[in-house]
Amino acid sequence: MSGFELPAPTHDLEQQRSDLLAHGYCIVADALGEAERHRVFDRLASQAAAEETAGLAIMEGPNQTVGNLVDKGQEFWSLLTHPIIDDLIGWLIGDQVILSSSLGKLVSLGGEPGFIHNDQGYLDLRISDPLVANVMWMISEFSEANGGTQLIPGSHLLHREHGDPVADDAWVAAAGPPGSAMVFDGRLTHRTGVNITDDRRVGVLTYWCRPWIRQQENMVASLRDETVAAMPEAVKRRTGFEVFRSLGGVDFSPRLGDVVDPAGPRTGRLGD
Ligand SMILES: O=C(O)CCC(=O)C(=O)O
Repeated sequence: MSGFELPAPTHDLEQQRSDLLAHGYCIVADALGEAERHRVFDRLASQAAAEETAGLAIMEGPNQTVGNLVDKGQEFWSLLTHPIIDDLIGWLIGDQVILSSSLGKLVSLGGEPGFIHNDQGYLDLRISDPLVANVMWMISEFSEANGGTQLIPGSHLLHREHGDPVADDAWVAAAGPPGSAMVFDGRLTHRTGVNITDDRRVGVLTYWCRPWIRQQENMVASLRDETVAAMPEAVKRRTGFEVFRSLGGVDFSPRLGDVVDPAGPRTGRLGD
């Protein structure tokens, strides 16, 4: 444990930033208004139930993950252009961040603790900077009792690897009222907590990376044509359709700042 006072929900951007640097996470108070939170909750709950009925649910015991949310409802898109993304995620890991993946995380009574990991633990080079960062939107309340994300404060500075052992008393549960958002550094060790209540813990992760890193969700393949066609330009930029320096162009004609159009013309095979 880091020895400082641990982060609590706050509206103060400077406090959020200093919590993020010192502890590897911060909690933004009232990040979502009630109308937006209810919109996200209703869409996610409906999608989760329908995936279960269709036999498509991704389950670990009673806990359900709903993947690829960007393709499953415009209700989730406002999370991609929320001020937090520039103020905290971009501030921490650099401009032009792109979405790596978006997941619903529904934690119910009787599950096991999640896999111990940090979000940039897949790197095969030892890089000490944060390259990715995450937002856990608390769509329901988060508490220690209902399986709030467990984390090790300060672990973003410890160069931990996947699977490194953790003492039971090192864990702290992220807690906050509905509508809070926990922003965390990609080097922070964390896992899903255990819910010992009868109420489901409902969270949405929007996971971000620098624009030259491969995304967790293969957006080009995962987003259906009608989804991309309906996306406003700002959402397309955030989802990885914007050219970054020499990367991400089409037909080898990248132009800085362009937003590529998957439905646009291609040169294709010409001549004999
Ligand atoms: O459900 C949570 O609290 C955390 C989930 C998580 O860390 C993940 O899916 O990578």
